[in-house]
Amino acid sequence: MINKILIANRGEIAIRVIHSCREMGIKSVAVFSEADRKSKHVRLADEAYFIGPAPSSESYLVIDKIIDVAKKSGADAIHPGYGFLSENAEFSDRCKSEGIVFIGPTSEVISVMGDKISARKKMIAAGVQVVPGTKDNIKNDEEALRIVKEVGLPVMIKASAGGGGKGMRLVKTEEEIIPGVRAAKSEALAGFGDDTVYVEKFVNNPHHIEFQVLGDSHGNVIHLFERECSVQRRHQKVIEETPSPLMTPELRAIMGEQAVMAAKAVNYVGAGTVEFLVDDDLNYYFLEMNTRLQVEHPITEQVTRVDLVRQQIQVAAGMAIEYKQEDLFQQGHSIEARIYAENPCENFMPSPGIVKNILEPLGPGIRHDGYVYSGYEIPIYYDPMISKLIVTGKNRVQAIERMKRALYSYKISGVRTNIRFLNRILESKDFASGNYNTQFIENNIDFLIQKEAYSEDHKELAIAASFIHYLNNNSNGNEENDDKADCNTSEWKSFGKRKGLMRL
Ligand code: MV4
Repeated sequence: MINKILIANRGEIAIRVIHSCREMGIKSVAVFSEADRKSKHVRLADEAYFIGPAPSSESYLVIDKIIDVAKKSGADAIHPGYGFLSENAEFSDRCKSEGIVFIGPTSEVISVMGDKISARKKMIAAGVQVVPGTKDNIKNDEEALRIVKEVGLPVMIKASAGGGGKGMRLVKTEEEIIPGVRAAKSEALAGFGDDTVYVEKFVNNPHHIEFQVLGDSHGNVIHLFERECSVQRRHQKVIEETPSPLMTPELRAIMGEQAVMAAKAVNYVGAGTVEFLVDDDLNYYFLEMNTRLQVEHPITEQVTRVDLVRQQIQVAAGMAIEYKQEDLFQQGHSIEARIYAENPCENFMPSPGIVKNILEPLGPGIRHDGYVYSGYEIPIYYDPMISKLIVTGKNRVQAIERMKRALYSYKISGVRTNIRFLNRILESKDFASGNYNTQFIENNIDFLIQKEAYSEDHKELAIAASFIHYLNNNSNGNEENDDKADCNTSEWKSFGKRKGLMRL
């Protein structure tokens, strides 16, 4: 039995876990760094413990501190969220040896999947289709030349200790092979302390499609369908949706089966994600497996109606998964947009600072997983993600309409955000048609950051913002920095100021 869970995380995901704990009658324990004294997760948990300075290397990443709090508070389990210690094999192992349930896979599974070469080997042995390429480390220049010629150009050189796009190199010509492998190796050594690299055939303009899986300790594994995650910028996901517009029922069935095979091959217990690359001809290839709950899990929850955090907790406690594969189906369409504190018009420069006002969207089909409130200062130490806006409709068209409506009524002042950039994505021809791949943002960047889109369309919003500031009576006679949310200053705002609308 699990009666009390320590959440070794912060921000929106800590809150997400607290919600399921409360619904299940489980006590929650928060931890917080110096920078998070005023964070919402601290208030929402049943108990909260200080764990040190703002840098995560001195707080959220310190295993001893987390374990200490678990013991002090009498927590019988730890939920790691995503990031931080969520895919740390040593942490999973330490929990086990301390008699604390780690809500996630064993250290063995984390290690096998964390090492990309060993993951490839496991998957090949299990009959999962991986990207054509090598199984082993490339040791020297001669080997590099021989192997790359075997696989055939173009190829990707990847760090075995990498993942998520780190330590990756595209090699197109013979001349690039040796310098490419050498550069990949030194990058991998510098980044991960391990210069092991392997070679994969380059997949042109791929889709990034991932399958959610769940395993329990009774040998059951199910999948909860796919998420289309091709809208990315520098390997950062921006918008995710499910079902994938690319998917056919046949492909879904076979990729789902492959995802289940992948999880079964390692006796997976918990929630996991199997990532695939899919090309235009619908060839699919296993890429990597993430052994954690992912940021974009809510869209799966919306269309399957399964509470993934509840399932994680239940299977960690030794219970069977509540669902049989044949009971599951995707109902409707769900889209997640990640709201970041950044300025798309200034090369996406991070924009931390105090959130003056936040007006969150409400209404049919809206879910908003966030943690920021008016007056909150977004710390510079952590991820600049403010929240996740998740909308669900009966079909893709309705989901897109709702997302546009939700973005329109979502107002944050004090920090710059990517809200209008997100709206621009939804307005683009390629996104609207569902005909896009991982090159989408790069291919459409001029359209996406076009200046005019950042002012003229939003006059009404500017008026609303002025009105909210007036209602909140928080003006101090200085120029409102709210204008900075725009790339161009709205004429309506300057009108408002001239006429004194904001300073009545
Ligand atoms: C690839 C690829 C093409 N061919 N591997 C980038 C992140 C990492 N998880 C794997 N990545 C890629 N691996 C082969 N053999 C193209 C990418 C890739 C990509 C993948 C998913 C989402 C966005 C991407 C953007 C650029 C490149």
